[in-house]
Amino acid sequence: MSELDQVRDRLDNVNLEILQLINERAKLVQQIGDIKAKQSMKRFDPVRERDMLDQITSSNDGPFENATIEHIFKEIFKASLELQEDDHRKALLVSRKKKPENTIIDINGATIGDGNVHFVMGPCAVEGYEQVATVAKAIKQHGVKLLRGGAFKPRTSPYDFQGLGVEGLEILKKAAKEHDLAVVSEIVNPAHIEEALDYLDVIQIGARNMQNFELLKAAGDVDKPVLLKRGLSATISEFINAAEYIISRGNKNIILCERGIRTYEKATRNTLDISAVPILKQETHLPVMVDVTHSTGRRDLLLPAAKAAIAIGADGVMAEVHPDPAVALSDSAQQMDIPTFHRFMEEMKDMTERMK
Ligand SMILES: [Mn+2]
Repeated sequence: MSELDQVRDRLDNVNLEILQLINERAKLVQQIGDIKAKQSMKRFDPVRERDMLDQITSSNDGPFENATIEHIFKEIFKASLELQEDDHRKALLVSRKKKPENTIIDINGATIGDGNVHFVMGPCAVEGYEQVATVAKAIKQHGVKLLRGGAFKPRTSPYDFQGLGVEGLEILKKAAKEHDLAVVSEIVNPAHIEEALDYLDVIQIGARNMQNFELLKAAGDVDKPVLLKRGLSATISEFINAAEYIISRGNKNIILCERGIRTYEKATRNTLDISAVPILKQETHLPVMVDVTHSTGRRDLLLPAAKAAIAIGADGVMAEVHPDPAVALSDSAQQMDIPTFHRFMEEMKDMTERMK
């Protein structure tokens, strides 16, 4: 054997020894994690990490510099910590690892998550009874079972129309009852949830409140389905954790709704993150819907975006419909008028028929 081969042979052995040792180390870290979990101690201990690094570098005889050694060991520490985080994710109640089968939510006979396409339609904001009743009648004609409408509107500017409040909920309930529809409406204040239960079939938590943890907890405490929208700058992981807040309090009936995220692109109001749909379907057992109105902000994109949502596996589509969008108090650029809505539904029906 040549000298080079001999040295390479020793190097191969050292590699295997390092491999064995870092895995042995990982097992010890897991053991420590288990002990800490029993004593409800935090897993990450920066003081302990600093002590370990100091001990290691003080024994360092080179040829590696201390900085290099610190860098290598920090990577090993981080990997061990991430190993424990993977265990943690396995335990999320919304995860498919925890519950492999789809969650199906029955709302007024619409079984969301059952593999069929469902629609949530209605005006952006409740402006009056006539307006809501006109939309309710139109959506009923297409077999849509869920009527949306904003009574409490969290607007970007405090000077924009803030909604009719409880009066808006009363109007929604009346119009929904007349057409046998279920009501989906946003609640922005944890203190309003109890009162809203009399009017709503689904509590909507809007994008701007996705990380309003007190609101999430309050929605988790009641027995009413929740439609949770993704925050405008929320990662998928943050979105999933927001849903976990709700389920951790006992409420298992959660619908996730992708509604576009903020990017540098200006051609649309937000950027519809269409790949979020299959990711959420893989990672969680919850139904996933797509709000085509707020993600695109463009009437001409509602239909193609809705088709894309269904093609990629969404359980439903949410869109805004207004009898006269030009005079709407909010989102006038992207709501559909009634004839446009009829065409939209015809096209969607064609698509879902062809998919069968
Ligand atoms: Mn709107």
